[in-house]
Amino acid sequence: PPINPLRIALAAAQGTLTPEGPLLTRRLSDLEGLFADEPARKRAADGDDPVVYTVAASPVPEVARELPQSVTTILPGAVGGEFHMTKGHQHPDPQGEIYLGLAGRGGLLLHDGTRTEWIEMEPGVIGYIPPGWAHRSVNIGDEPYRFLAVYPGSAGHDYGWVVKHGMGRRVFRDGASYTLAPFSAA
Ligand code: S6P
Ligand code: ZN
Repeated sequence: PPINPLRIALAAAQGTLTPEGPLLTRRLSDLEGLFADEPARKRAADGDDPVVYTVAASPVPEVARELPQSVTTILPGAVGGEFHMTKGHQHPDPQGEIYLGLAGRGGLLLHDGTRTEWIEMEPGVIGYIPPGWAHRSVNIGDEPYRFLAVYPGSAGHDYGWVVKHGMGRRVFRDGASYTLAPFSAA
């Protein structure tokens, strides 16, 4: 059965949801094989193993007909010049998803197996992810990049798709800005 109506407080400056669901933390040791410079990632993971991003979920469950939300915070940084990013995934049951920028500067990289799109994100910007487009988020700034995600509870998460097909581009630091490079295997 559906859950009851909920009032959820979103603290955009802290990245918290109250009441809260599970909190996920991804460190460099969780991101094997995703950055182009795998030796650099491994050195850092074997060292102080920095947090790359956290995902704070709302209490709304990931089940059919519900509409869960989460707040992702990607900390600033780069591995071999490649900006901190999420693992990236495809929704096995293709359904749309929306992101809303809350803090910092980032980008939404989308890939459907053939085409690649890049949406610059900042507070107040909605990034729309159509069904069938794998998506990865990137912090292109020097402060935390944060966004709200709202997605259908039955969409599911396929991380293997991105490992197999890549994301079309990689995002590297370029002076005070960034550059989109062709995708290369790790
Ligand atoms: C869920 C939505 C986000 C991501 C989060 C972490 O559909 O797209 O909440 O899960 O940004 O990224 P990833 O690729 O590690 O799940
Ligand atoms: Zn998603």
